[in-house]
Amino acid sequence: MPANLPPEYFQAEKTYRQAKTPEEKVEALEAMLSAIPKHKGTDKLRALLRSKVAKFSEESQRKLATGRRVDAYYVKKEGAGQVILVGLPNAGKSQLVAAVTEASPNVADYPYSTQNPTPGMMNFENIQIQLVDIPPIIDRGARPWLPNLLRGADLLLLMVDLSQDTKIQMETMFEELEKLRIKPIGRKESTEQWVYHKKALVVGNKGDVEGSGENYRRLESQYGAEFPIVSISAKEGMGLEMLKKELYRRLEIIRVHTKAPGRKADLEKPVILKRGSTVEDFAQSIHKDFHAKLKFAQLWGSGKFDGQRVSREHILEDGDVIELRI
Ligand SMILES: Nc1nc2c(ncn2[C@@H]2O[C@H](COP(=O)(O)OP(=O)(O)OP(=O)(O)O)[C@@H](O)[C@H]2O)c(=O)[nH]1
Ligand SMILES: [Mg+2]
Repeated sequence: MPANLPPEYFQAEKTYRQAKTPEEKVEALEAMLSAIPKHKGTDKLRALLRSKVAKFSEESQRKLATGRRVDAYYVKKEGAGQVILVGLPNAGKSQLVAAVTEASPNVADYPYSTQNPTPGMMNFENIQIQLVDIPPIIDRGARPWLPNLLRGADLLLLMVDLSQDTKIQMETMFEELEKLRIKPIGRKESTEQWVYHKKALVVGNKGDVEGSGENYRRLESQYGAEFPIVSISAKEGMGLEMLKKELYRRLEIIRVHTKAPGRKADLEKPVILKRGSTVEDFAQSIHKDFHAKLKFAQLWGSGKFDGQRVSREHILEDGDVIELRI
């Protein structure tokens, strides 16, 4: 135990020991972390606490996911991936969710119009991707549920308003995310605070407004090396197809189709897997029996020829058709 820890640390540690739920534990651990002075002598302790934060956050995520705890703000994942829209007030987050999903969140010309998370499903080719509209990322103090929601996301859509200074918006988002120990993957700047690494896509909205082109170019030159950036107008419907493609790409998933022996492939309801998944992962996702009994598989798509026999370790690609043989 390093010396010279301030009284706040011990106070928080006491709270930690008394905490019952994983959420309370995370909160106390974060208070401990921010009370520790940063120097070499405290490196180990900080690393230990960060790993505990990660552990208890996961635990609370799992609890929510299995539905043992009812939380009005928990957004159940649906479809091929969950994308959460992060941005400052009035960026157009609600407008985008209204434009590309069946949901109708409140769109308004005054800031802080969104109070609660609103999910909607976006169609992309033969799959659906979940978009979640949330309140502005600043002022998150009033929203204790936001950290958990963001930490569980598959992808963060960082939205900036192209009619305003984009750098201020980007830096503010990074600061707020950093407070939650979330690092958007691609971000070069590094601090010790990161615990959660999240895929991210930057979206410049209001591309229809005069002067937005200039702001978009500036955004590209400042952040283009770190993130993919897409320009859209949620209001006018510009760039939305490109955005959908980019969201799909960034989710890093593949669609694999099942085929029963002697039948045609089911091209309508693909199985969604992480990029890099194998035949074995595919079998497992379908049924645990398949996985255990699998003798071999035949592949149409990324094989050398159609119907090629492939091993359990074969890595699948988007659009592959697989017939499992037991
Ligand atoms: N010109 C233009 N206006 C837009 C566009 N997208 C949104 N707006 C306008 O910007 C304002 C804010 O839109 P919202 O979708 O409510 O913004 P928000 O990011 O959800 O705002 P908060 O909920 O406060 O965080 C509204 O007046 C929209 O009509 C766009 O692409 N072009
Ligand atoms: Mg809104």
